[in-house]
Formats: sequence, structure tokens, C-alpha cells
Amino acid sequence: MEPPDPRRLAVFAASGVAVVAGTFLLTGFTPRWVVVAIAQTVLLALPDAVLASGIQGLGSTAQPLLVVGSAGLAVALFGGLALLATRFGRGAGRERAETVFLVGAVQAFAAFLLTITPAAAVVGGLFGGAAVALGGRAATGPVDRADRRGLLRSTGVAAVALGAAGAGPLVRAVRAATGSEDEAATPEPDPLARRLLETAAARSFSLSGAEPLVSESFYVVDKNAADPDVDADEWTLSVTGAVREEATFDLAELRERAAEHRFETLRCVGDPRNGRKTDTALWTGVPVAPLLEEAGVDPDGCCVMLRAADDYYEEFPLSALEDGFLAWGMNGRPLPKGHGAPVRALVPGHWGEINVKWLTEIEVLEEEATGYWEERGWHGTGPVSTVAKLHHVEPRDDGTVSVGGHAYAGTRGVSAVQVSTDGGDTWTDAELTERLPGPTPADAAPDDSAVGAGEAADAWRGWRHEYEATDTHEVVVRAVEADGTVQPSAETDPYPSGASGWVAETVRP
Ligand SMILES: Nc1nc2c(c(=O)[nH]1)N[C@H]1C(S)=C(S)[C@@H](COP(=O)(O)O)O[C@H]1N2
Ligand SMILES: [Mo]
Repeated sequence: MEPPDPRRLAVFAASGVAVVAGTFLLTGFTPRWVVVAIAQTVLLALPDAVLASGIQGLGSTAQPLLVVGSAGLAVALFGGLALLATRFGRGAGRERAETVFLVGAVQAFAAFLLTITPAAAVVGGLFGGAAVALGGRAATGPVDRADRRGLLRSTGVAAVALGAAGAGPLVRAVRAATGSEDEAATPEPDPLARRLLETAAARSFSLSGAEPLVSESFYVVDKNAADPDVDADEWTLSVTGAVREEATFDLAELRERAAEHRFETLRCVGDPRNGRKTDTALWTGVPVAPLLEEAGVDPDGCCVMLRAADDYYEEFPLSALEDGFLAWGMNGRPLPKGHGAPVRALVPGHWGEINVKWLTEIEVLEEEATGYWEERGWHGTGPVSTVAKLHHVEPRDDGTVSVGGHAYAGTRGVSAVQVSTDGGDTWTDAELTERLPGPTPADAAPDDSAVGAGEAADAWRGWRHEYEATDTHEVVVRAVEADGTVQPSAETDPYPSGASGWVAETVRP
């Protein structure tokens, strides 16, 4: 076998690019795109590294890197297949047309194996084959270093495929990969939600470095390289397993029920002690309990398995789901895709991972089972641990220091945040934000005086404190739960059961 010359290689690379771009035409940035399928495979091969770093899912930096790397792997894969197929074709003395057909067929077959998406696989194979067909002698003929035109034509095919894949979808893909949602395209919050959000804004402390009571940038954690693509019109939720009669609900049926707005905080079990994977939103949806009742859920059932469109599954006690909520709205807008559209579960007071996004099934179990992250060593299905975050530290010229952040204790509630400015010897109560409002019926009149009343059962509180200091010192913060329990000081890492301990920081005025 002669070593392939650079021009020939370039033709095969162009063919690989043509397949990657051609398949994207039909799939967009979804799990059905060959690049995402490869990224997902890479992720499966990485669990040990992921566990060692104590993270769940990918960070916002790793995500685009993984996608770009996987695109490179995809080009190499489909280009390599084109090279092998032409070598085989020539070796077997095939006609040029037969060899080109073989290239496209092998590429389409590989794309199909990766994604089980026939139409995209065929289009990919057509583009990939075309790039080789137009590559002239550089591709299928005997070795010829002079076939510059063939290379130009192949590159042209790749460029056409890339162009067709289009600036629009690519921009959206980059946005999806970086987690920034297209806010402008979504409708404005309805007046009731707006009123509740205004209430939350009015109760927030405005501190540099710390989120307001409703997070401006809500963290995203999941196991996926790309969000699953769920059509809201075709979406259904089934209640199965240990039930009197299995029941299935579609979105219209859920929306006909008495919906409500609820402020609720989520915290990822992978959130570091002073991390940023704790956030709060106003969610819109319906309680789960009536659905369970209608299906005749066996009250003796020990537990449930929630399943999702991304093949995610998490198991936890049935009792926790009884206060659960099914949300299709977030901050007065449709639930964004990245947060689980069309419908996600919210389980008050429990770690984020059982707040299953893209929910499709509630299976009632008679025996315990193991969820996705638990199979990877995490213990993240229980109640959250209590935490006080120190996200705002501002030494000022006048000798005062301003500190602040949030505290969250799940449904146990936060009654105080205590600050020590001498490394933990003495403690002072910080100022706390008023609690966020309790659940509000979605059909309440926005100007009703009851709107904003009550207290959210599972939401963080903001805190702030100001003091005088001129020397370097250590600030320590801890939360106190509603029943007076002081947050434990013992420090643990996020992996496997969630971070705990007091947050401390050295301040140099
Ligand atoms: N279907 C599905 N749901 C999921 C996950 C997932 O990978 N797939 N990740 C879970 C984890 S680990 C967390 S912390 C929360 C995060 O929700 P958010 O991305 O809306 O912040 O979603 C949970 N729900
Ligand atoms: Mo998580």
C-alpha cells in the first residue's frame, strides 16, 4: 500500500466534513447528530475521570471542547472510511462509480450505526460520496499528485454542505453548547408571574458577585452532550409499575389542571461548598400527587424511578414525590430546553439529580433500584445538606467590609445566617432577606392583595453583613435551620454525598 499523498488525504477529509455537515442538515444539534453521538460515546468512556474530579455532567468549558473534539473525530472517522473504501474498491478492480457508491454506502452505514437516524445517514452518505466522486483522480484514480481540480471540487462539496448546514443552526448550536438561551425569542412573562418576580426582586439584596433571589444565570447539569429533542405536542408522561391502572398524560391534559407558580431552589450534589450550582427560579406547573392518585399508586410502594427522554433514570422514596411538582414554565416563560422542556420534575428539598428533566415516566417500584448517578458512585437522591454561600466580599476604602450570599437548607428552612470575622471564635447574626412568597394559583388576579403572601417551603434566603476591619482576617459563615440546628462544620467534598461544612475566606482589607 502506497502512503496516501496530502492531496488525496485532503479529498477524504473533505468527504468527512461533508458527512458531518450533511447529517447536521437533518438532525441539527441533537443527540441524533453523528458528532453528538460520538461525544456521548466519549463521555461513557470517561466516567472515572469524571468521578475523580467530583463533577456531574460537563462544565460550561468542557462542553464546547468536547463537541469540537468530537467533530474532529467524526471527520477523521468518515474521512478514514472513505479512504478505506476507495482502497478496497481499487484493490478489487472496481469501476469508479462502484467505488464511489461503496464510499457513500459505508459512510451512511456508519452514521446509521451511530445514530439510528436513517434519513440523516443517507444524506450524509450522499454528501460524503459526492465529495469523493468529484475528487477526480485524487480520490479514486491511481496516485496522481497533480489533480488539483479534483481537490477543489471535493472541497466545494464540503463547503456546500457546511453552508447548507447554515449559519443559523450553527449559531444556535454554539448557543446551546454554551448554555445561553435565546431570551428574545421567548414570550414575556404573564402579568401574574411578572408580579411575583418583581416581589422577588424587591426582596433581594443587591450585592456584587451574588445572584438576586431569582437567579439570573441558572446552572445547568446533565449527562448529555446535547439536550434531547422532545416535541411538546407528542410528549406524554406515563405512571407505570405498582399502580392500579397505568395512566398516561399529555401536556394539554396537564395544563387543564389547576396550575400554580412556586419559587424553588435546586442544588446539585456536585456543587462545591462555595460553588455556583445552587439556584432559584419561579416554576409553573402542577403537583404530582393527584396524578399518582388517579393511577391508583400503591401507597405501600417503597420507591419510584423517574425516567426521561435522554435515557436518564433516578430512583428515590415514593414519599418524596408526594410533594413533587411537574413544571412546564420557568420564571414566567416556557421551560427552556436545557432545563428539561417540555416538563421536568421538582422534588422539594432533595438534591438536584432527582429533579428529572425531559420527564417521560414515573415508575412505581416495590423494591429499591439504582439510579444513573448512583451507578457511578454518587449518593444524591436524599435531602440536601445545609449550606451558606459567601459570594460577595467587598472591603471598602472607609474601613468597612461588606459580605453576603445565600443560605439554603431545603425544606428544613433557614432561620439565621451567622458570620464570624475572627475565624470562628465569635459569631454575629447577618441580615436575612424576607422569605420568597408561597405557592400562588396560576389563575390568581395579578393585582390580588394575596399575591406574594405565604412563604416558599423550599427556597434559599439571601444574607448580608457589614463590619469594620483594617487587618487581614478570616470570615466564616454558617446557616441555622428553622428548628435551631446549626449547620455542621465537618467538611466533606461533593463526591459522593454532597459538600458540607462552613465556608471560610481570608479577607485582606
Ligand atoms: N433527564 C435528566 N434530568 C436531569 C439530569 C440529567 O442528566 N438528565 N441531571 C440532573 C442533575 S445532576 C441536576 S443537578 C439537575 C440540574 O437541573 P438544571 O440543569 O435545570 O439546573 O437536573 C437533574 N435532572
Ligand atoms: Mo446534580
